[in-house]
Amino acid sequence: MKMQDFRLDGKVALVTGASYGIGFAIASGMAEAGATIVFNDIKQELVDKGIAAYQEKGIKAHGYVCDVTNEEAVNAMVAKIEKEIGVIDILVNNAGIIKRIPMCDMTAEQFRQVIDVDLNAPFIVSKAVIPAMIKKGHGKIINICSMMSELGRETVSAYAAAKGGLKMLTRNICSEYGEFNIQCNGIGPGYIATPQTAPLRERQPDGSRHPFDSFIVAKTPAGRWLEADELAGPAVFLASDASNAVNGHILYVDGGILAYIGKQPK
Ligand code: NAP
Ligand code: GCO
Repeated sequence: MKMQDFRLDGKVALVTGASYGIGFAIASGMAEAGATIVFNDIKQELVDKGIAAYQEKGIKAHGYVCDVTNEEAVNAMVAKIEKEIGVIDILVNNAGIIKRIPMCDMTAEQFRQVIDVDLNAPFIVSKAVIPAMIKKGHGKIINICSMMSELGRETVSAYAAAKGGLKMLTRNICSEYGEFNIQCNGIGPGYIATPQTAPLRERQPDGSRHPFDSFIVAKTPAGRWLEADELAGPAVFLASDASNAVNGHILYVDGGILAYIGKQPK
């Protein structure tokens, strides 16, 4: 093992939904480790904003407009990337949505929308990149899972079902394509301060913390929300040759939430 194995020089990394938030932080870390960054988002406006944000960090990222739930559009994007940039060595299935609605109030259509983005799309994008990875003789797929790959809570039935499914899709890709030197692992972030969780951190009218905000701080041994940048190191590791023997694993980056029973009452 050499420290050089942690580098990503010469590798092409596609991070989905990475114009801001966790995807942006992971892609920025991968760029610093030497990878060429490709990302997508649904709207041109967000792709443009993303490219400008990467530029500000000195990163020349390549952005594409693509809805990851649309198989035809994904196949076209991957073909374009392979032609314009090169074969994708690293895929991060990051794009995701959440709907916080009590299960009995949720329509089947709303449930399907979450499953479509958070579970069907990683299937669609992985399927699009695996053939070229097999030809090239290696590949890394990282699925962004969740605490909800392990735990449930009120209002997030669709999200938990999708992220639990994504954990098993990760293990299945590992099982099915490990023999082609493809490693598929997941990262399970804890509670990260991004726009997705902003409603859970909003200050109350009297200036006090949102009750969910206090709840998460109490549930996390680290005693705080985590920053998106804290996911970059684990992602670089899982994208690099340093993790070639790690396959089908979910790396929880949660400040200790899953290890913790909670603070004992005083
Ligand atoms: P975010 O701030 O909401 O960003 C998600 C990104 O995905 C956005 O750029 C969004 O674009 C994009 N996206 C959504 N649907 C898409 C589609 N159909 N096609 C292409 N792009 C799409 O979320 P985040 O907090 O950074 O989360 C990133 C990932 O981490 C998600 O999978 C999320 O479930 C997971 N995660 C988040 C946390 C957390 O605490 N924040 C914890 C664990 C796991 P638009 O802006 O256009 O919608
Ligand atoms: C919620 C949150 C979570 C986080 C994350 C936890 O409403 O509970 O949005 O689901 O985003 O996925 O790991």
